[in-house]
Amino acid sequence: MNVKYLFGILTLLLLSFNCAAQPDIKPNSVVPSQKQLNYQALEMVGFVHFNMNTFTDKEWGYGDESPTIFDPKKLDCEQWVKAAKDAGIKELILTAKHHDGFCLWPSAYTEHSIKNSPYKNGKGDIVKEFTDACAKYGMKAGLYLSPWDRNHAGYSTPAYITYYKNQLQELLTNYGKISEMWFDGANGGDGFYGGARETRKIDKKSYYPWQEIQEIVYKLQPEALIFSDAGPDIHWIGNERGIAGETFWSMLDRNKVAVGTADTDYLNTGDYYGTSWVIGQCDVSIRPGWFYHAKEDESFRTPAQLVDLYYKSVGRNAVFLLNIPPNRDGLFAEKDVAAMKRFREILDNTFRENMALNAKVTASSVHSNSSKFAPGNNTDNDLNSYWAAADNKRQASLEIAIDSTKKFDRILLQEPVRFGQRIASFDVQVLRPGGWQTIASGTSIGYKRLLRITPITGKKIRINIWDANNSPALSNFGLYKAAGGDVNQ
Ligand code: FUL
Repeated sequence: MNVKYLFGILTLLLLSFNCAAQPDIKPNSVVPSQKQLNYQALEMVGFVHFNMNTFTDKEWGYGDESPTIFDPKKLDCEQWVKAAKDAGIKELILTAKHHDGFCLWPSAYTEHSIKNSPYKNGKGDIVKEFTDACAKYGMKAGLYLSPWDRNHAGYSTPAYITYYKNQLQELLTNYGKISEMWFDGANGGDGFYGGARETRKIDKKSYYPWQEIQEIVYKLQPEALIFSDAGPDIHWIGNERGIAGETFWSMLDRNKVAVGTADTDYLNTGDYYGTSWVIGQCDVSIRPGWFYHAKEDESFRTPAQLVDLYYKSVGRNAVFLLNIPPNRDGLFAEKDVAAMKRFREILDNTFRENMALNAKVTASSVHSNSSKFAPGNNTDNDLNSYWAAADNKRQASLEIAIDSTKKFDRILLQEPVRFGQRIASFDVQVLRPGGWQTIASGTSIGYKRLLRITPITGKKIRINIWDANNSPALSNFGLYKAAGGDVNQ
């Protein structure tokens, strides 16, 4: 063996040993769990609002609807899953029971279910068809089980809580892996309630034993994440328009939030001083309603609008939850499917070429001067590797050499959030013939921050980090040019 070659191998071995031996940066006191990290990386999840309302043309059923009207003639859960997959959706959440109480599975605890419908002569189980289709195509499956039930006679008494827990048990035991349970905050009001037809109010703070409900979920499905206004794993973003705050922290003070009563502005920005890591989730429907209504056939969101929502959710450190409601046949409408597909094509086209890939990067500070924290880790297309400034720094800057002939108008920044969300203020500058020009600025970055600017060129990029709650670190930087259909708004 050639001596030079041997020397090369030895140096490489030594370098990788050095990196492995070098401990990571000091994490913040609030960091995500491994399952939260995995969930955030899904970026995009989907909602399927399909139930009795699909057949009554309502958004909220009263609870007295007859099971005999529920009959999707061409139901095909695989069609949903395939269309969602093409749109880049990694998990689908089905409304197993909405506020009207009708169950898409043959629950042993009620007659108000699919077992008394004409669908498959009462032998059907749509939760099963749904979870099977998800399993077949590698789609994660989540379930929505409405805490409010306008059909159940015992609603507002302890009897209903027992019923609710029993149903949860059925759903989490009989359908394989469930990756998310979605607990809605909408609750209490008028309803059928077993024939009483009255208004029932509950104390949102004490009626549901959320702690026990969480324990049931984690016991039966340890890998599942729980969504509600208050987390614990994922929280509502505070509006149903799919938009996270420009500033968005993945931290919350959970003492300040409760299911059904949380301050929506607080949920929209998260809390820089929050003591728990709770991912923000931006829910929105592709149509005006959550359920399918033929009269809304022309009012679905355009691909460009969906792309805009991606920037305002995923691009602001949250997760995008897009609802696509199946029609009465039990199928996603063709137009919705086409819009979702086009949405994904536009995003893929925009983010295909990272102009900063392998670009040379220098930094004002490098933690322990180690290659493990090298500035170039930002442009190596590896989310695991990262640059970090020295422990005592709260400010730092990076300079990235770029190809001055290429126009760009999208900027990507990602923090290694496994060490916490650290950066609190930054701007981005470009070196133009006339000097440095500031092209973007912001507060939070988190898992992913996308900035849209008017197209520009330059010789260098400078990222100035002005404030952080710990030593600044970044794992990824990218520059892109928006493709057709991805328009600034
Ligand atoms: C709300 C519900 O009242 C809507 O019907 C829908 O399910 C939405 C996702 O959550 O609170």
